[in-house]
Amino acid sequence: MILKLAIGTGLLGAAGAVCAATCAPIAVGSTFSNNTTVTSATIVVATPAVPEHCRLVARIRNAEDGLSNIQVEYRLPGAVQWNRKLLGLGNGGLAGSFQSTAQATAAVANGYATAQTDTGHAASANATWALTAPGDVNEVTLTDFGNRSIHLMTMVAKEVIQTYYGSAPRLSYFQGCSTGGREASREVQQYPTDYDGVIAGAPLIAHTRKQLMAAWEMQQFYKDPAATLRREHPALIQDSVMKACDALDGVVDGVLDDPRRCKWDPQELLCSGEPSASCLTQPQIDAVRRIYEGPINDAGEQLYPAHPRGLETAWTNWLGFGSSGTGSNAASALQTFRYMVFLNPTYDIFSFDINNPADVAAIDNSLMAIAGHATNPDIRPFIDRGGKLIIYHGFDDNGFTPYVTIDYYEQVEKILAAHLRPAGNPHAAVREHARLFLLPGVDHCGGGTAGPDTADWLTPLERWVEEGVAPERIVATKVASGRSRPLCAYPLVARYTGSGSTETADNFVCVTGIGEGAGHGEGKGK
Ligand SMILES: [Ca+2]
Repeated sequence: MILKLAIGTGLLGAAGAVCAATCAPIAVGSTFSNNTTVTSATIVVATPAVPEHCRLVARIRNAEDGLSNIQVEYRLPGAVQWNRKLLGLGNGGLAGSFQSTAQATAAVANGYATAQTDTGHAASANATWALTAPGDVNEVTLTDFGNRSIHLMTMVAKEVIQTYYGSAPRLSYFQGCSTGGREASREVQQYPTDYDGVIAGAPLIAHTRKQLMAAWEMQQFYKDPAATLRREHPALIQDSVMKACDALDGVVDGVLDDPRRCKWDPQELLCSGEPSASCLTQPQIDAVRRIYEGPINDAGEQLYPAHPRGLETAWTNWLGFGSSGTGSNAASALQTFRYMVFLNPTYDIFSFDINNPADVAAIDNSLMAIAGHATNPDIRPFIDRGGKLIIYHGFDDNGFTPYVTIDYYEQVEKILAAHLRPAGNPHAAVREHARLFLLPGVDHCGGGTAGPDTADWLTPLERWVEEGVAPERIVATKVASGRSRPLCAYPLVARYTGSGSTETADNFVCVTGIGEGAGHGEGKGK
């Protein structure tokens, strides 16, 4: 330890002499609010990429019932390196572990103190932790997963930082995608003072309704074996979509800049002879059509928005039709239905019926919906204190349709328009506080065939919060091809200028898209 003092950064924190290379004054057994106890306090040795820093693990029991078992991890760079900011990091899927370690260490290298959590349960492959016994939901773990763990992680993070550095974080940010996007959104809506800036990627804001969609789409393709696609069909469909719609945005590049403009109908693929890999039977066509329309019950109610066209090859992962069986959507719907909604470990998702009001009510009244959904568009408390929100979503996310996010953003827009400047441009009002960026051709939190999917979201958010410069365009790249494109603040879209390479963001400008002044029904089906 003496050696560490000698070669360390030699800082003097506001609280007195504190060594950058130790976790002092925090140690195993240190306690914080909400029944929090530090269980591990270690020095992480420096690597070429990440400086030496303190890593704390703590268990939060919570101050309400004291029954939680939330594991949190805090990484604290030396006080000289610390940029006086906290970065909270979100989870994916069903959480259950520290899933953002790569992002955390990268952030430490840039001076942030970081926080992440398992959200209060171990193991992410299934949701058995959400059930104490058949018929008996686990209120503690579901409340923690739904919203409480991220909030407590954040509260305690600020106390830990105060203790370690002798001063509170100057600014706090949160970033997450998928479940992490839901966590980000719930923070904004329920705990508006936790963060100054929030990045909500592909937010799973209506977890149980999304699983309604997943179960329903399974039924379209698998209830009648005649409707099940062959392994080759997703690529055949995507090729046909591209032939019909790729050029609508002015550039033939394998990407639809706005899939809502594409009305391609699969009927043109009808087999004229025997069923084969290069055509579709009528039951298959009918199923594909329904996927583009979304789950609509017999009363005509749209229970969830549709899938976008243009990245049907992603169905292989989400929906199956190959070596992946029925796909990842069936697996995630099964976990949610069994352990969070119907509380029955033998529930079969094929028995779910969108025309049975009791089934839909079970989805909407589940504790996961109540504790975990992040669909409240009234974010006035967050924006009134200066909070900035960036939402992003792959425009061809075929696991978690982006149309949900567009609908939500437009609801926020209406509330903020009335709140801030009733007589002004409604789009301008929301854009001062919350911006949505859609990534053409991109799947869930990244991936896809050709759409640039890699972007730095945090730097533009910080410029917005700290310098008042709102992000107009954020450049994304596709690492494999080197293609770059600007992502434009919704409802603007990137349009080729007509000269220079279409592979370079410089040759695109943000122009008015179909969302500007359009009705709010565009995202829903055909
Ligand atoms: Ca195109």
